[in-house]
Amino acid sequence: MIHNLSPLAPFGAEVSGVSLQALDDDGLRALLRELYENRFLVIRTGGMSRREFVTFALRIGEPIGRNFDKEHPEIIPITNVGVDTKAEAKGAAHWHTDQSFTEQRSSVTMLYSEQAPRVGGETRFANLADAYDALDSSMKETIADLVVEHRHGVSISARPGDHVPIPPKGWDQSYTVRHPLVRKHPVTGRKTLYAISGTPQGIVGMPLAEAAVLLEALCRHSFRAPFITEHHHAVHDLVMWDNPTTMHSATPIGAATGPEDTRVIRRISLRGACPLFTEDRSDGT
Ligand SMILES: O=C(O)CCC(=O)C(=O)O
Ligand SMILES: [Fe+2]
Repeated sequence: MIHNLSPLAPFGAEVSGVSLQALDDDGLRALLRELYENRFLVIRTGGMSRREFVTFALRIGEPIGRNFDKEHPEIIPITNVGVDTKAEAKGAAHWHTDQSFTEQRSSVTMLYSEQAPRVGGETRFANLADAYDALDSSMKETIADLVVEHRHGVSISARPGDHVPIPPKGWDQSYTVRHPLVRKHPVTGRKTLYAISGTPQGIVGMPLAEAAVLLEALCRHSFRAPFITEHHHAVHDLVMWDNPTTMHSATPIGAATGPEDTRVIRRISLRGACPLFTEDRSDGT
């Protein structure tokens, strides 16, 4: 049980007064239970070093990707300092689920704010488990066994104004993977829509135009106020989210001009099960 937890509306929770470094296994298990229940957590850490961040992350999963930072290759920097904001900083400004274009999807992603702009630079989260529950039973039946083809690039359910996703260096953009449209969460077993935008390029056995119409309808249903929470980052916040049951979208922000509008985030995205949870209720999906 995590004390000092306050729910956010309509979903998510804020946690304060918890030292991530001091959490024993029971404490971490309790924190992750809260993550799976609430879908995303904002932890007011009070500050932690990059080493402490990596140590915490490695208890939860396996970091995805390696960065040039030799000392902490697990950490990917996200910043609006000295970047071409037309392309790079806006690459995540569309609804997506991390790594849905790979077989080994991301389990948890974490963003730690080293510098936060006073205004803007929010991250929005959508609750795809609640969105699934709210579908009518005929739609649930229609989509029950559908399998979606995912590829990096602009998806067939992209929304007007979405930014073009930026592929990892050297990524083969023709590489295609398949994921069920409805998945069970690997730990809680809860059913959820999975990655309905961001990477879908088709539905197996369905004409392309029909697949686009269906996915767009699911997007219109899901990306609505009752299922969306927006987080404004503050310095030393650690935001962590459950990728299987959520989608997220960055708010575009211009290039930094000074301390007031500078955004510096350290990111670690993880895959694989946390060793503290051995149950797998995903049905292999
Ligand atoms: O910069 C953000 O707000 C979110 C970026 C993002 O999509 C991610 O870190 O996975
Ligand atoms: Fe992302």
